[in-house]
Amino acid sequence: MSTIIKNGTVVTADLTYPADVRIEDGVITEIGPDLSGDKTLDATGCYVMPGGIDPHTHLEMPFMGTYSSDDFESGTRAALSGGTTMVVDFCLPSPGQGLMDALTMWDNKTGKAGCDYSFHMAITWWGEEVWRQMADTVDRGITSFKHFMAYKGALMVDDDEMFSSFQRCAELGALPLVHAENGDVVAQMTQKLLDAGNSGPEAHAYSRPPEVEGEATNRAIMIADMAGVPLYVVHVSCEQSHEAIRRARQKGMRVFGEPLIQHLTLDESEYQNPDWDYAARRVMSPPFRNKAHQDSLWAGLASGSLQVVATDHCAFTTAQKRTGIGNFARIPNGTGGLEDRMPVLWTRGVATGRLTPNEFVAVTSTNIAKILGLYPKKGAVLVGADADLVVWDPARRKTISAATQQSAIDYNVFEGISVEGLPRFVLTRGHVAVSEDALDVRQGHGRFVPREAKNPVNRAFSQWKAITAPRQVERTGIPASGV
Ligand code: DUC
Ligand code: ZN
Ligand code: ZN
Ligand code: ZN
Repeated sequence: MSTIIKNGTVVTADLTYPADVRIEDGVITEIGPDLSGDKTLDATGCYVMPGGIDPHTHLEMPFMGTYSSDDFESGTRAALSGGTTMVVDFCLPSPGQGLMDALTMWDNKTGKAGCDYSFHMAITWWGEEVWRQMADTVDRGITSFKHFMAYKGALMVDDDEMFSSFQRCAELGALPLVHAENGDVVAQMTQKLLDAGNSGPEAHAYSRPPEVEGEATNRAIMIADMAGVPLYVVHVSCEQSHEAIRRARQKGMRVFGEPLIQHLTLDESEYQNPDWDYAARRVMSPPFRNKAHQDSLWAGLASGSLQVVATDHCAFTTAQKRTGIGNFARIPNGTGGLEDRMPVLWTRGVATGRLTPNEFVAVTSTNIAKILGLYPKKGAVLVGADADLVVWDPARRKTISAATQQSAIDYNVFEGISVEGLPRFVLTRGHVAVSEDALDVRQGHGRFVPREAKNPVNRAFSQWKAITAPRQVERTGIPASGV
């Protein structure tokens, strides 16, 4: 049984060419002219691209006294309907909990997944057990570790813990990730705002200005280089953080930056809306910024200093948000976006000429597949790659609305935005899950995708220095780990 995607234009991160694509047993088996098979999907007028990969989701996650409302069923359905065919979710051990125990809990949520998935493991505390279980985590195919520099008293790790964990990542050939905000400064500013009577959602943004993100990004970059490991900075929202990443990359450090579709398109004026619900629904960390920061993020995507567009999809209902009435620090942090990332990025990026279609593929799929060691199984239109594909119709239009979305929450932060560019078909390992407005998402179809450590990308600048200038490395007292 073979399926042919016919009469489309294949668009990858570096090539654009007319070709048909043959799919058998969930895999691409032939790319070329005039193919025929048992079943045909008409891609006339469309681009045939690798399905999107969203490397930053929080599905059914316990957080701030509640659980995020999209689970692996509604979350992956939302993802597929918007052209995303793989998600990477965060496994979050509670402080003191073993990493393997937490992983069992997360594994138990994924039986409902409609598309493939992987995990990042969060390091939320430090001890010998964590050090040991980081190796077990890597053996299970989870090769990236997330560190929260904010959420003091809950998820936050201090510099001592972060440096220890980064060195362990270097030994294991794993990639550390950071949520870069200075949690001590945020905690103090939050208290000052509350003491002064600023309890509304707009104060959330005042409590975490761009400087707290810039400081933490710089600190994490320096600590990563001292540990001899590359770094991936999640949800880069501002010029201060982007500038730190640019500077590090210019020096040869492997530092990657991930802006979110929300920060690219929604700005801080959203928090000034007099409707408490409206503003609180947009409370996330980092908060939305002004237009100058947005321009910086777009420039980073075009120039390559920022590589990936994600969502940080962490959806809470209005009722959940209302637990923060009277105290903005209790508003569950998070917004949705899984379903809207690709159409909104196409509309605001490609349709406006800011990004080429090839750059769109790079930042929504191929770059992160390479960074995480998923390429070319994922993120590619190549013979042998998984048939995770989106047939993208640049002429399809809709107006985003909570009334028609797949996400389980009761609003959408992109409400009212008209998108031009939507999937005609979405395939997950060959299964046609989306056919225009018709969905055939199968719970349990999604599989865990294990990854290999020692990804060559995970070689840091300081490790390279250790080979070429050992005396310099000796002077800083850093062992040449992992080389
Ligand atoms: N930021 C959010 O807004 N939600 C989940 C976690 C995070 O860092
Ligand atoms: Zn975060
Ligand atoms: Zn997150
Ligand atoms: Zn099917």
